[in-house]
Amino acid sequence: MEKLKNSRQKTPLVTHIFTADPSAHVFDGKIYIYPSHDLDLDVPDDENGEQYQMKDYHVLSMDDIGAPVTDCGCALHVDDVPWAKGQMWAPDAAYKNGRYYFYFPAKDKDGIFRIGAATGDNPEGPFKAEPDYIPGTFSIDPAIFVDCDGRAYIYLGGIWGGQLEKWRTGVFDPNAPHQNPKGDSLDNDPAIGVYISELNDDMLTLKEPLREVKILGEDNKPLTVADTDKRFFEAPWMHKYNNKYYLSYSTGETHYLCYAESESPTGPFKYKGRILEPVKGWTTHQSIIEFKNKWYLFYHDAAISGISHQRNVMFRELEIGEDGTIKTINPYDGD
Ligand code: FUB
Repeated sequence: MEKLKNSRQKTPLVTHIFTADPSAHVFDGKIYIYPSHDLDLDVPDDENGEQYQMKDYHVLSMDDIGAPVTDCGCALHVDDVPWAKGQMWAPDAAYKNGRYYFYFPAKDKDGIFRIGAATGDNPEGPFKAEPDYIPGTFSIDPAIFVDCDGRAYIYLGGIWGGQLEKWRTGVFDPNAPHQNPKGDSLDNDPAIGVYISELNDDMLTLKEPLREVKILGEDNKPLTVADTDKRFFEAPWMHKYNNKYYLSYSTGETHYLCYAESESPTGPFKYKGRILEPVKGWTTHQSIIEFKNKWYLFYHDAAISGISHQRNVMFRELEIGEDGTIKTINPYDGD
């Protein structure tokens, strides 16, 4: 077990490995971070994300904000996932009924992204993968939210390399084009939204088929394909604040983290604003947690490596207004 000192919020949590897509949770009074584990590979960037060839997951933990960070070691490796071929992208974790559940996207043997689940006795793993992916799942970036009433929901999806466009008709269409504005009338079509399902009590199966939920603009109409500064691209995350449900996400190629709000965990979600201005690097991907009555944003950038698939995870405290508005953060303020 490796102990690393982290005393400043804007410094990466760890630098001995590249980490990205941090899903943070508070379990047993400690902070656990479930990131992707980026590799030092020389793969050219492309719009399908072939440069993200991750093979395993390491869980990080901190006793407190600013406390030393522990790398708890390998929690799951692709070689131990019977159905998966590779590209172990952004994971998440949940706790229910005395068990820890770990969720991850990976390409199956046919090159189609699916969502896998694994279970363990401890928050840091190791996790044992289920023999097959969660039936009915596709695309990437699972985020699990367990509400106060014990009901659990999965949020997922990512366009372009995350393959969400390929499921528009309900079956996988390998030739479906990326959702991109083209300067024509189709740019006013509704943009693809996040996909949601409640989970069964076993936390390993969907209670209902995944359902697309659009994100609405101020006019209560779905954000459009052309709304690239606001529309959903990938990285859904759910948190609850003052009884409202906050869906945060990345806008992808415009590089913002945004959020939308609802009275219900399953929407409808109305666009509210921007959480984070662009970071150095192509992607960022967030989670938001409450710890000791303060709220924190975990995210990543590629400032150290300058390489989009070699990222580092960090966090910042969030400022939230009395009306629940999240103040936009400039990631390099004060640098
Ligand atoms: O880390 C691989 C992919 O990059 C994630 O799944 C996306 O959210 C983006 O961060």
